[in-house]
Amino acid sequence: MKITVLGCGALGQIWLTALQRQGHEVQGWLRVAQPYCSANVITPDGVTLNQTFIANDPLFLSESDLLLVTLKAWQVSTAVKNLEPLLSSGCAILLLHNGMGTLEELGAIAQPLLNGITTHAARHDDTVVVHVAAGVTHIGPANAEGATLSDLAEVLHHALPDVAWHNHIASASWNKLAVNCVINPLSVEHNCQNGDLLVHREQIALLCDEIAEVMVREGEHTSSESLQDYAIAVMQSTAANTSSMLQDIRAQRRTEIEYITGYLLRRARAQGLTAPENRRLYELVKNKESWYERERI
Ligand code: KPL
Repeated sequence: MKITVLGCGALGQIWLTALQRQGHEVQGWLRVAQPYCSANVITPDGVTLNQTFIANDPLFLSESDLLLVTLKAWQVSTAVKNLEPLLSSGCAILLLHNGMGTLEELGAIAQPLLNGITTHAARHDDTVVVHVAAGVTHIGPANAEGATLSDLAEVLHHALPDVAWHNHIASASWNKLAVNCVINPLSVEHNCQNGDLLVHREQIALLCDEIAEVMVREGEHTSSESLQDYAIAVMQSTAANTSSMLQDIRAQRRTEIEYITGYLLRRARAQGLTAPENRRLYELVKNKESWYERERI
């Protein structure tokens, strides 16, 4: 396949190297146009991959079968809307990011649109991307045109296992959102790695009570207990990880809070709920963000 990877951060570099290893033709696409981009990845089994890829070639883009979007949630809709006119009508667009709300921002898209969530864990160490732990990528259709593309899961699975197809990807997205609503802002509040959050059981329960109430009103089958079990399992399996939100706060970058807790609060409001503990954490993260934005001026 011919594949353009939009966004060459940690996840983008992991996909670029994995897809090329599998024999696909790949290019990177960067916000600031460059003819080349490089990937410097240490795989979970300790292999160092150092490769250069072509980048920002509009002809390659127009011939691509897949646009794999690995940007942060808040970058997605603007970037995809800018590239959409350059894509062929059959080019599938796959969004892989934390949080929800980008589909609403994008609105109707002519191309097949797919949404995905991933549990691959990676971090930047200087100029190197350390692919800390292999995970699972769940993908599924986000519009009618995307519904026939289940074979894509098989193709991607060969490059970077595991990849699973879901006809109803929204349920997987909501469950991942719930985990991110618990772990990400809590890790900022306590300034700690994911595993250190296991002691805050009362806070976890309070957050999950509110999240489950919103999810049930949104038509999802869930309970506070099952969300707590899921969040605790992820804290255990990613115990040594620093959450992406805490990494962003420490590096004074914009976080994905608007697409994680912010999305939950928007749905809560639409359902007549207030979710006060989630709101408190949302404001805590927003305050930290605005503090360093003010410092920059
Ligand atoms: O997705 C994550 C993130 O850090 O954004 C979790 C699941 C919390 C793992 O760190």
